[in-house]
Amino acid sequence: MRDTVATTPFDDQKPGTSGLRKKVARFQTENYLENYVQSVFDCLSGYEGKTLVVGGDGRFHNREATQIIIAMAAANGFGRVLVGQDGILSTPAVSHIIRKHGAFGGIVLSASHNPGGPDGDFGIKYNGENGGPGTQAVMDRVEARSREITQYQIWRDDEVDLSQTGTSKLGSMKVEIVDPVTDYAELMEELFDMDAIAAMFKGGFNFLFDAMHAVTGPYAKAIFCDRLGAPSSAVINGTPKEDFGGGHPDPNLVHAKTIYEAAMRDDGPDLAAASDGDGDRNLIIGKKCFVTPSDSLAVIAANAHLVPGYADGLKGVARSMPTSGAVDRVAEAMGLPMYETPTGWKFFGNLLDAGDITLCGEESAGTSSSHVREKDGLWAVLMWLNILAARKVSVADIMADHYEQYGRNYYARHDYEEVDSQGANDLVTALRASLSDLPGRVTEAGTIQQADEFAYYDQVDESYTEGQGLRVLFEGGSRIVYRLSGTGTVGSTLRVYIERYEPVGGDLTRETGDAIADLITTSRSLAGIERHTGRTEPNVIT
Ligand code: VG1
Ligand code: CO
Repeated sequence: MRDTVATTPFDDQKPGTSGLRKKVARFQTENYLENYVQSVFDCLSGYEGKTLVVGGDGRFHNREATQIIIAMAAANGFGRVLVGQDGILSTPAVSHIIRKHGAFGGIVLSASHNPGGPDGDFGIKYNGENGGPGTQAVMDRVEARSREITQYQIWRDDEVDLSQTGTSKLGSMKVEIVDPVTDYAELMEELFDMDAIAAMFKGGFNFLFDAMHAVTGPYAKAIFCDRLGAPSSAVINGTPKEDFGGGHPDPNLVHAKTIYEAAMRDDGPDLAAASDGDGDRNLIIGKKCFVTPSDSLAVIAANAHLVPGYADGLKGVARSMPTSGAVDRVAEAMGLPMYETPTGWKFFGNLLDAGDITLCGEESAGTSSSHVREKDGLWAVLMWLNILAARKVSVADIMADHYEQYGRNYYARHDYEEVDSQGANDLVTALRASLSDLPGRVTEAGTIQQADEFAYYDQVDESYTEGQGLRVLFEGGSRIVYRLSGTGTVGSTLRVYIERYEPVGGDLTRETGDAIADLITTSRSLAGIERHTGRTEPNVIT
């Protein structure tokens, strides 16, 4: 039976770079999730009778939230929901299922790499019919709507059994519970030379994947072990847990330390990889060779033609502004258009839809292509495996070759997490005010050439996005970028992105920390990080 429930608005439902993210307790507030979901539905038109895809990364509150969304979809007039079994679907799988089944859109329940459990974070994202994050225009409308909502519609009847695949009905809406892996695995089968990868595994290639107790466990077991023949020990932490086993499902050198340490051993894996909470990020580590996400994007661009799905070449590439310029060098050498976008996947979506690019990525370990409209962790790992199977050399050899051909972008991101928001905002305000005084200033890291604030004009939808990061460029091509995170849930997170380009012929084998030491010092003094935040060191370096 359809029920209309009176409600009052919340004032904190502003979607950030990647949907709405809050503490679980906030999402458990009466009507909190319902208000947001109804706000989304209220801002869409023409979905009556159409399909909505629903799934999440399995974190605490996933099941309850899935039931609520199904019941609200039924009451609001959707024709069908496609739901992952047990409420599980990775972000790239949702994107693919929307596209493959011609759905109206989808809802992903995840706070990505943020910790889970009753005291952790929860999140919700809306994706449109192209399979990508809701456009800025839609998300702005949703936020406005969330401030004036007075009622929502929900179906009050039996709950749906999420544990069995199959079809049932809720009111007049069809409910289809689908295996979360099948469609996605078929897509990977189309893109990659699975036989070559399987042969490489059979020949003794040692592969290790850390699913971090998050959503990729079932996908990784099905693809790497069942299809490609890797031993079951190749996938660790492969069972999704509501609290991710107490860890942060963030595939970086801090939180995926186990595989990093394994890869640094003589008898360690030839390729170690990990993905995040919702399966859209990737970490790539070769034997004794960590690959920065920015370098990974560049290597994938340079070698994509070796992979069947990209044998015809790339239309163009894109990177987010803070991502290093490594891929720019490849694009230049290959004569490919290169686009620089603000942080977040929705900007890539427009370029992909317009057919301007085939490949895109971010320094935050997100890489993907035109096969979906989200970043895709397992896809990136398969790209590397396919490239390694085709080139038959080690990751370290691939990197050394790459640097010799294109030069090297030494790169690191320093995160100052959970700092006082007032201090972080003051830092940005002060730095912004000083931008015009910076050119010509001599620092420990050299002379500043240019300083500005990044803004982006999207040629596809003609939108203009401002305030996307403060950039300080040095003579010689080094760069420091400052940005406040849009995905944290406690205080503010200041991200400082540091980069030095070493051209071909220069010293390409330095330790990153040494190569950028002067820039690190300058990054702190230039912005007065200690003065504004009380911090002398970042707490995460990636
Ligand atoms: C971070 C990353 C950004 C990424 C976003 C969503 O955003 O820096 O590159 O697109 O997370 O990733 P921010 O605003 O905190 O820097 V995920 O894996 O949450 O979907
Ligand atoms: Co993610």
